[in-house]
Amino acid sequence: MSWTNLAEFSIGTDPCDACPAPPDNSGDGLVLSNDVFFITSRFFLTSSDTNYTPLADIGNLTGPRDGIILSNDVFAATSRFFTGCTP
Ligand SMILES: [Ca+2]
Ligand SMILES: [Ca+2]
Repeated sequence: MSWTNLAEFSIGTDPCDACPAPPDNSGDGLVLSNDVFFITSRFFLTSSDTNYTPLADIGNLTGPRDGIILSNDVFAATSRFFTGCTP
């Protein structure tokens, strides 16, 4: 899978990287439960929290990040479960 370049600019990843980190934050090429946990473990964190990361705030990819980790951010990962990419 891959994000659109617009989405990658919003997330902050490299549009030239065929396998961007979110939602595959573990970097193994597949979206699995540990990648979802990466987001759920940050639930309700806001951009003012030190453990907040835009890599988990991926629910709204057509506009600016909303700055809080909520269910739509988790869904952005779970909806891509078992998807991968070819580097
Ligand atoms: Ca992964
Ligand atoms: Ca969010």
